[in-house]
Amino acid sequence: MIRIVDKLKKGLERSRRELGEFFDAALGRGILDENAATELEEALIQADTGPQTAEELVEDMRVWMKNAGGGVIAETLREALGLRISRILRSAEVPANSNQIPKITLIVGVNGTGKTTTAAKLAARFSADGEKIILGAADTFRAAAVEQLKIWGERLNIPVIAQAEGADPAAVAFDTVQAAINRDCDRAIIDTAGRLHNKTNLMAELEKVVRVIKKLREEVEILLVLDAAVGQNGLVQVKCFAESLPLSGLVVTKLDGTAKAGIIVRAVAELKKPVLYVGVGEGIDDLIPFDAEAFAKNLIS
Ligand SMILES: Nc1nc2c(ncn2[C@@H]2O[C@H](COP(=O)(O)OP(=O)(O)OP(=O)(O)O)[C@@H](O)[C@H]2O)c(=O)[nH]1
Ligand SMILES: [Mg+2]
Repeated sequence: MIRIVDKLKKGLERSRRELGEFFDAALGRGILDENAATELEEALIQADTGPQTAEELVEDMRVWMKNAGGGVIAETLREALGLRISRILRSAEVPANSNQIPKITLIVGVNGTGKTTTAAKLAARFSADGEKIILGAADTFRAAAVEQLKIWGERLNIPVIAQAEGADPAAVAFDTVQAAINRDCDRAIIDTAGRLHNKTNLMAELEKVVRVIKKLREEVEILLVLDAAVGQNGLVQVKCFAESLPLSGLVVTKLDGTAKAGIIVRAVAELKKPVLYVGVGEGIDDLIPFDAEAFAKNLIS
């Protein structure tokens, strides 16, 4: 089995290349100066951290250079940058652990980001920890969506609550929570249909799902699944989710592909929500609890 750190490393390959090349070139020069600051800014933007975060980080670098009398050693910069990035990643508050039983997790996001897969990965993970889990197929848009979750449920030996195609997703969510209560489950994980941010009726539908769940259980963990490969456009799409729903945190998927992992830094900085998990593959084990330090270290080393 591949170790978690190696999986993360592999996922971050492309972003690391941009910043890694910068540091490798800079290390050869020894002392970094103003030109290097401009190059670093470019490398950070290339890695998808976004112009604003790149500028902030480079401003810091300029201050360090000034304090150091004009130049700074690349290794020192690498370390300082790692600390700054992990500080940004930790800046969004992680919700307190809830005592509510069953815990309710609602998975939301735009089309094709990896919601259903993430629901299954989470179910597998908590089930392996000894929790009794139930899945809810509240993506009622397509029969295939219900089928996809049911297949995961069968593989994992986890029950899936579903209704017919076209059913009210809020009703499925309600049934799922009710079943979780009746069957003494520790957790219910509810999948929803992908939707675009500009469809107000679909955003209202999600708000209704949350309202209906709250009739049975007050606390709902809402996870927004973000596809890292979509990069900055993906971020624009999810801003509305953050405005309409009390999001608990983000799951950033497909970091194993050609994604530029700097998007995570940008997502946290802009959405002000913590990343809770990252997806690094299509397999059931390819979901890693997010560790800001490990991520920041990997991104720039
Ligand atoms: N490489 C990779 N593929 C992933 C990851 N997560 C999900 N996928 C793949 O992405 C595709 C879409 O995943 P789904 O889970 O069906 O996405 P979804 O958000 O439920 O899609 P809709 O319900 O259609 O909106 C599938 O082929 C998954 O196997 C990941 O972390 N890495
Ligand atoms: Mg789905």
